[in-house]
Amino acid sequence: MAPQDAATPPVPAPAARALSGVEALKQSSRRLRGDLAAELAGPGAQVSEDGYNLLKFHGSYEQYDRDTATERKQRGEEKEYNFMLRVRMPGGILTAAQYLALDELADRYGNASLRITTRQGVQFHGVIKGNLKATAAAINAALLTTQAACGDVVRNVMSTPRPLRDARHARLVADAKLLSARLLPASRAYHQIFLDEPDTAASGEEFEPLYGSTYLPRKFKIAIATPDDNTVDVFANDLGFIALFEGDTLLGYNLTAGGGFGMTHNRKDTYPRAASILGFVAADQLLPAAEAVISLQRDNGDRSDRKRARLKYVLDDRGLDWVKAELIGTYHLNLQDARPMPPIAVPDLLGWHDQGDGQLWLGVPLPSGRIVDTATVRLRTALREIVQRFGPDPVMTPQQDVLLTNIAPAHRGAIEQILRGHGVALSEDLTPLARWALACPALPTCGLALTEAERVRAPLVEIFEGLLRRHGLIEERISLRITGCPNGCARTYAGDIGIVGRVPGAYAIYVGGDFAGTRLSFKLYERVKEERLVATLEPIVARFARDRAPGEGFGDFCHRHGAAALLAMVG
Ligand code: SRM
Ligand code: SF4
Repeated sequence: MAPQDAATPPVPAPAARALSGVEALKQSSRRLRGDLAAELAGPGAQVSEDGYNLLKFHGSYEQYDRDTATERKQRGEEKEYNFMLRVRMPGGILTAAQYLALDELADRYGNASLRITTRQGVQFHGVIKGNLKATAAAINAALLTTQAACGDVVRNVMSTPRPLRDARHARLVADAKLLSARLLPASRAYHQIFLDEPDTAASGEEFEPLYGSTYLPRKFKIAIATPDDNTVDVFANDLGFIALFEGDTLLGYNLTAGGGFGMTHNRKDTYPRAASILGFVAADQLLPAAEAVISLQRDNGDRSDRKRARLKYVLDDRGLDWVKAELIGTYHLNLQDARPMPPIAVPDLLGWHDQGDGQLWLGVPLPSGRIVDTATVRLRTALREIVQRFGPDPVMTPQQDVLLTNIAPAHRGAIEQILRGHGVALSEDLTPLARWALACPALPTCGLALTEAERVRAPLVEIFEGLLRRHGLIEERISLRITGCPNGCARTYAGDIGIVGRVPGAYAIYVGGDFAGTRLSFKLYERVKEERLVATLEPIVARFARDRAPGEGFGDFCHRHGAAALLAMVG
């Protein structure tokens, strides 16, 4: 580890406090192996607590069906344990063949659904313990991995998904792949546990040049954006690269750090934070910059309290100037002053678009990212049929949607016909509200969910649509984001309206972020019953319709007025 700066301000050094239990586990786990191989092969539907914590590093969470848990308990039965498995796929990019492989696995080992995540990943739900190894192996056979998709390491690297076939996009894709590959742990634990790689004398002793033997204090998230495409919500990430081009030439990146949305109700020292702009680094400094910021977090993040272990708290506790000085002095980062950049924007990627190479992409909206067949909408079948017949390469977006790329213009009609034939709504069938609404999985899979999110998305969108219609705002581009707890997985604290699960059936309401994702929202209400959400916001929406400044978005209007004035509008 790098030596601490003698001039460090008098902030209690995290190292002086007792380490959290997970730190000891990481240290003693023989580089993330623990007893996982034996546990996965052994009897029972669950893994041990240590196994649970180590499994995350390999892309999986043990879960149980929360819908059936109480009933089963009353009957004296065990919960229905199963596992979520997350695919790491930088920039959300898959080939057609990879998509078909994942689709097939959803039936073979999962719950017949794929879920596109807000970080451009794909999740399987409902995998039973006995099938976990086979599922991971099959994902690897498709040249994908689940390694480091979760855990205290660098997660899936996001990048602007817009598939324009130009030098800029090619560079951003290459950047995301480079970061993802180079920031994987060096440990061969994953390969030995899931892919039958033989144990060697060096197993458990691997040199982890970046992470060290205890990896990072907490999850670490990286995204790459451009000023004209912040679909990734770069300011929600621990580390962000905003790529600045002159023509096709990459000048370098404005570096952002310290974003993160997780918070714990009743703990005021935890909070969502938008990333700060650190400065500018040249185009050849992508990897060194990432390594410098990751090393700083490795050495300074709080390893005693996992609720305050993200980089954002290092920034706030130590200050931006200290962080910059450390990056330059201790971690040798060639950090320059941030460059001016155009305003940050978020483009609409749904519908048909020209890729610039004679081919088209079609952005298909996926409600909450869930690719599943229902009685009326056979979304999964439609996508499978399209990929089988026409071979488009899918790109997953941070809005939980899919872009079907590399489509010959001659196939446009047939593809639309397949989607419509299976009851799938295209983007032009949806209101802007429905197109942009996000919801996390919450119940029944997420162990942290306090309320519903994905399962109330459709009804909530519908009643919000009614509200907007009543005030002549149905064509308004408003982002509505819903989560089942305060952790912000659907980035509830950015965007126009955040609905955050508080206690069963009731939500906190956040407003005042901006559509482009550069500003956090603020809490307007602590606890509103689900059925009162729209009625609560109606007076504010009515005032917005009447008094908004030209071109002003709903979040901007709320930001301009502030909480007190908005509450007065509600009366
Ligand atoms: Fe998340 C934990 C789902 C993006 C902040 N998140 C979880 C877990 C694993 C629950 C758990 O720890 O037991 C959820 C699994 C539920 C399930 O059934 O699948 C979960 N998070 C998700 C996904 C699937 C939501 C989605 O709708 O797509 C996203 C997966 C992304 C991926 O592919 O890697 C997802 N999570 C996010 C984001 C958004 C982002 O990164 O852009 C955030 C806010 C940004 C941030 O990290 O601060 C986010 N998730 C959290 C947190 C809060 C972390 C913190 O600093 O306190 C937790 C809780 C934790 O880590 O302890 C969490
Ligand atoms: Fe679970 Fe909360 Fe994340 Fe939703 S926001 S997936 S409820 S941790």
